[in-house]
Amino acid sequence: MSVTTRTRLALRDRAAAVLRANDAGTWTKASPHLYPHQWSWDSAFNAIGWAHLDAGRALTELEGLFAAQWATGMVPHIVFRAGPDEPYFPGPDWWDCEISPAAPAGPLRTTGICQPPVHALALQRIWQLTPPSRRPEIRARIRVLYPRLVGWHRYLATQRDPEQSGLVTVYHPWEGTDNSPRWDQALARIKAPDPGPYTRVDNRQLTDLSQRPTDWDYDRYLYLVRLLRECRYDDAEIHRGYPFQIKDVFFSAVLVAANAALLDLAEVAGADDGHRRDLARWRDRGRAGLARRFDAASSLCSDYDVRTREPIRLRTFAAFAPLFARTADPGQRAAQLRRLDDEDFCGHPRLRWHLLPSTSPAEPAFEPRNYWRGPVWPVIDWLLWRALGQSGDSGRAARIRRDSLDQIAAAGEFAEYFEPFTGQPLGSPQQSWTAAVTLDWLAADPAD
Ligand code: 2M8
Repeated sequence: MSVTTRTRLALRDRAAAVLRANDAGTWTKASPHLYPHQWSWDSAFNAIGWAHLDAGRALTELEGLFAAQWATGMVPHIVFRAGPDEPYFPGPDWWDCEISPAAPAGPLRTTGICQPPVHALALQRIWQLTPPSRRPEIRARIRVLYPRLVGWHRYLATQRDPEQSGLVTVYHPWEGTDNSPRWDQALARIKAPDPGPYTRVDNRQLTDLSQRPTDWDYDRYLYLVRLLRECRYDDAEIHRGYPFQIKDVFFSAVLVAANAALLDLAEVAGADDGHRRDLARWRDRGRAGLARRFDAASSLCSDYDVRTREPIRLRTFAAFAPLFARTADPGQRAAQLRRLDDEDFCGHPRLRWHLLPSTSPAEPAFEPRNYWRGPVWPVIDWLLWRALGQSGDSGRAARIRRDSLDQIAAAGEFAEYFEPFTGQPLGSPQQSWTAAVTLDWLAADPAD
């Protein structure tokens, strides 16, 4: 056995141990201390990890999350499940989602916003990895869950896109990439951001505050929650006057990929014609919406601020949304791939590994240790790896997988994110979703 193979087997055991350590039975803590509840897109990635250990447990993860689905179809960004001895702020009382008639009935308590819909990708992966002996049971459970996922996508394609632009409107930085510079201008515009008194607990878990959002950010995050509460989390009301509404091209690209994944599962799930038609329409509309946000001069895709009607032109990972969505336009695809390889992104000479950083080192807002403002996030690179592999770009996909595994192995930790120039592990040290995508990468080519 080569050393490489031995190292990789050990990495697999350690990744599985992280998932098991964070396993609360029917759901997985996003991380042991910093994030002790069930997060939505974390859960989807975690289900992909579980699929390598136990297909039934993987499906349980998604079933538990969808038990908290709102009547609107929205899957909430957090289901609060940890006990009072595991503090997290803001908790369910701050959100007070019970003021919405669409929130799930007690005792389940959730937040009132959502995160990128990775769940269909997880469902597809679970099915691919289900051993023949378990297929009847898993298929039956997929058939029950599938319409709930269609309902979730319907919510995003309608309530979050009343303009039918193909692009999802996000309401809050917590809908995925918290302190990304993509939100800076919209947050700076918000007046009188007094959320009332509060005490952060994230900075008790992680003492190096330079890796986390600032108090300025938190004031605005919490103030926005207050405004959402005042709208009773009603989408129509939010669209009327709420100040933070952004067409998020990354979120929209994940929805395109998720619609394609559900279509791929249609036979397995016994999907009816109506569902198939809707999914295909949302997928195509999403790709067309992203194509319209593509700027030929920069070869990048930009978010769009609905309130100011202005594009948000920044060099971040989100600018590659057409690649994440597997664009059907060969010209845009070729231009994006050239850009991906250039010095602003994966070809930057100081990068430890050729992995897409959350924000380009060439961007003035870049901070190499600060959360979504520069570090490399394995889950983002997993999404890019998957999209490139499915588009037939096996060379680039293989490089992302190899560099990602090397990054994690060298760090010796399943870190939440990594410093792009040194590879230093940052954030939470036992982040479930990092362990989960590691399991998937390792299985992609076990002989390597
Ligand atoms: C981060 O966000 C939470 C709030 O949702 C936080 O900072 O407390 C983000 O990275 C988010 O995308 C992720 O789902 C969550 C849990 O890993 O942590």
